[in-house]
Amino acid sequence: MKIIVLGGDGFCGWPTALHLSNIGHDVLIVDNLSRRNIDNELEVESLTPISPMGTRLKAWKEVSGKSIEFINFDIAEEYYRVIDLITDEKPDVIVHFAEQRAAPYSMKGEKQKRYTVDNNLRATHNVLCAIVESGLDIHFVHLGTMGVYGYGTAGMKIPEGYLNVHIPNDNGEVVERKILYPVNPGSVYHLTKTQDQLFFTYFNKNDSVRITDLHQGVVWGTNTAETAMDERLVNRFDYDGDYGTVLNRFLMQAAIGYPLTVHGTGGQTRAFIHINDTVKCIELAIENPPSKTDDVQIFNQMTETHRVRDLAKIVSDKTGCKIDYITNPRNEDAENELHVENECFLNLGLKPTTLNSGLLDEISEIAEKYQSRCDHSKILCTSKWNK
Ligand code: NAD
Ligand code: USQ
Repeated sequence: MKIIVLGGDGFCGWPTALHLSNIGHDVLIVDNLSRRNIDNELEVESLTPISPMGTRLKAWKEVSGKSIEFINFDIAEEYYRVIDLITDEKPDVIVHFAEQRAAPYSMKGEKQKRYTVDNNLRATHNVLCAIVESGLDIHFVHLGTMGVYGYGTAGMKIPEGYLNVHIPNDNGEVVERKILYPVNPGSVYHLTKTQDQLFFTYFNKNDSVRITDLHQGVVWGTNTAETAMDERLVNRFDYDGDYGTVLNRFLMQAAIGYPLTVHGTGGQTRAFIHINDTVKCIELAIENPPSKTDDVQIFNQMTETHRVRDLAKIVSDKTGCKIDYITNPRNEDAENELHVENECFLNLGLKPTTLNSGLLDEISEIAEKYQSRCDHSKILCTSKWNK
């Protein structure tokens, strides 16, 4: 298949592009390198030394014999390049990773809030609009988030996107409806993902665009089979207070002996998935597209749930690193339960990489190996949800 990967220089997009290329697809990456520019703005770098795109693609050609094309432009700003690209390339699938994805960054201030909304909503809408204008039957696969459901205690297993509701009407009859699970975003970033869902519902209803929305949990790990093939292919590893996600941060902190930064009581429960499984899920989603008459297909892309303080304890028990309970910079529930349906991917054949099997390798192969590149002054999260 011809596949365009939007955001293919990023943490999830790069290993996905390599994997799709490796299994025989014809892959083209679009990325405006905004994530690398945000690193410059924040004066921080990936813990792993990521190569420039030209070096990455040359290395991939050398080790695999396969070519990936790369085009640098902004899909939120340059609509006519999006439509020209789609019309020229006629892709079977577009995988969309190209959004500003850090909740703390989106809450740093008015500039970052407005950038996140402008970038994410315009990017998603531009691609949908261009697919319709092209007249082509393209499967659009979007990386969404578990955070659209919110992180209160639901009191039920969170379904895959939709809720069947039964409401008594004035005539004493019970009306049945299938509705999107009520959204409850916890940051401006998560808010943009809830808005994306409405774009999908509308373009699917009005234009029969075939869409898969993947509600992904927090991703951990670094390398996949393909990125591990050559040092120049190494994936990025964010550890800083804005872009570092909780488990990778704890692994890096353990490697350098920095007390694990648990926010509040650490009673927050979140969903997790290893980067290897992210890549596999995209492959499965591409192989199992919805039909023209289907609603937006929503899969929960996660394999385990954990409380933050339990994660800290697991890492601490394995490494001896101390745990620090610090004032939570975020406005979020101190404690929540989280139970999630994830049968769709399991039924399609996903074999989850569990925390137990991968944690120590991640510490020794990545966090310890590159620890000298860590700038300790960038570890604490300084972005606060409220002034
Ligand atoms: P990332 O920031 O590493 O990658 C995103 C890429 O998109 C970057 O390379 C960036 O330069 C590019 N980009 C952003 N805006 C663009 C634009 N307007 N035009 C062209 N390119 C643009 O993020 P990631 O961790 O790879 O996340 C990818 C997607 O997966 C995001 O949509 C995110 O919401 C979702 N997701 C990520 C995680 C996670 O833990 N990393 C979890 C759940 C969902
Ligand atoms: N946390 C800590 N200590 C830290 C960092 C985080 O206790 O040092 C806590 C946070 O307060 C939060 C939880 O860990 O309660 C998760 O934070 P995170 O930064 O790992 O994840 P989050 O901000 O939710 O965002 C990440 C990705 C985002 C994706 C989301 C999936 O950056 O793109 O959408 O995970 S989910 O969380 O399921 O919505």
